[in-house]
Amino acid sequence: MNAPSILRGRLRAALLVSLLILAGVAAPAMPALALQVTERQQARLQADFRRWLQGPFRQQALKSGVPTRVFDTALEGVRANLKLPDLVLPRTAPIPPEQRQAEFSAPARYFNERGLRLHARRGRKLYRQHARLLRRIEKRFGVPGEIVLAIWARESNYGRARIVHDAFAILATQAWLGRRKDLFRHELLVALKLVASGEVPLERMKSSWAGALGQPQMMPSDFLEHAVDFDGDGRRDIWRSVPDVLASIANHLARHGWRRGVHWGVEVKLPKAVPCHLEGPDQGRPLRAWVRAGITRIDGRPFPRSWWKQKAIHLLTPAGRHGPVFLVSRNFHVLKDYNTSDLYALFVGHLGDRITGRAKGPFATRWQDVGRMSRADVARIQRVLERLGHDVGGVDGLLGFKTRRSIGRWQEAAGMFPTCFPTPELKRRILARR
Ligand SMILES: [Ca+2]
Repeated sequence: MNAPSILRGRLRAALLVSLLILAGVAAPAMPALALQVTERQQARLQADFRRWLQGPFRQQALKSGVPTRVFDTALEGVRANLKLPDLVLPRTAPIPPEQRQAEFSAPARYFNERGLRLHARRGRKLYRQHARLLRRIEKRFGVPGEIVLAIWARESNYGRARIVHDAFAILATQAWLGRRKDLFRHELLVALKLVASGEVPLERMKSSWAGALGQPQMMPSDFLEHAVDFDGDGRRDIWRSVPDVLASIANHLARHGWRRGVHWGVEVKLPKAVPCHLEGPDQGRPLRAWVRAGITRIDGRPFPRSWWKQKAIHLLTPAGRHGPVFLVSRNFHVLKDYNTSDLYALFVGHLGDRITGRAKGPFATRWQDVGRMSRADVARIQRVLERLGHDVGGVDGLLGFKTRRSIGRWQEAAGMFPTCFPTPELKRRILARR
């Protein structure tokens, strides 16, 4: 089997596994993939890896101030983890999005009700158990307890997930073969410096398969900038100290601009006259403008009082008109700084509401079945829209808000009622226009 097809198979499997992860309650586990390179290829890759690590990278690290002893102890015997998703073998090109046959994740799968209910039940218990701590955290950082708990749930199943990978092996593999080498070289250097500073003992440098550390799943540079010692023992311990874990999450959000007392978002009814392509953080307008356009809360209650003073409130349509629609505040976008996905941020906000009892159950509007589509299909749609002058946010095979609203604008220009989400039927119509 030649190298590109090996990778294609692995990527496909990786993406499928990541869909399954989305549906469950457990923290993301590494995609379990059988490596499909021969033993000889593997031995050669490991030798290349050692040469890079002990040669140019070691030089760079020592020059940037990592002590020799720390470098050699941390990376002694480290082997490249060739089972990681998204690696690019040397001398091969990355797989273009058009060739990724994996299905993209329909939003409904992210909101598995059974998983949500479990998380909410446990979250309510922890909310009571840590009530004093959460109040202190909100007082200091402005972030409400339920939001902090919901991120904790999402990242490590409230600290229950076993985080077992050698962070150095993960970071070094990504720094050598990953698609974002510069980012991971930087993270690897930071990780070495954390150990060198004495703040994090070497044996604690365990990570997820994505290289994120501890119960809040922070990249080393996030840890460096945002982790907090909140139990006052002089160490920022996001592995074992619940106060440190929760305060670090809150501090991350606060530093990214979380506004105290402003609710993240609410489900709304979107009148026919308001086009879904008004979605996006760059198309915000004051709440009164949305209200004037006829948008109401789905449950008929008034909008959060704090919202009337906000400069901009944004429309969010994760499944276009094929699912629940939301108005969100700036704090929704701060959640996206923790993990840059609309569905992630929505999950956190919603779980927070389930923990406080603000939401009694799932969204009022059902996620409709929008059929199956692969990332390759989405990428092809994006290319057509780009050629027609739309900004889809880059051809990546993912349905971000720029792609969704470009579809809506295209529909409107073609004389159709905009729905802002591709069904198989809509896909055929768009691709027929190329
Ligand atoms: Ca501490």
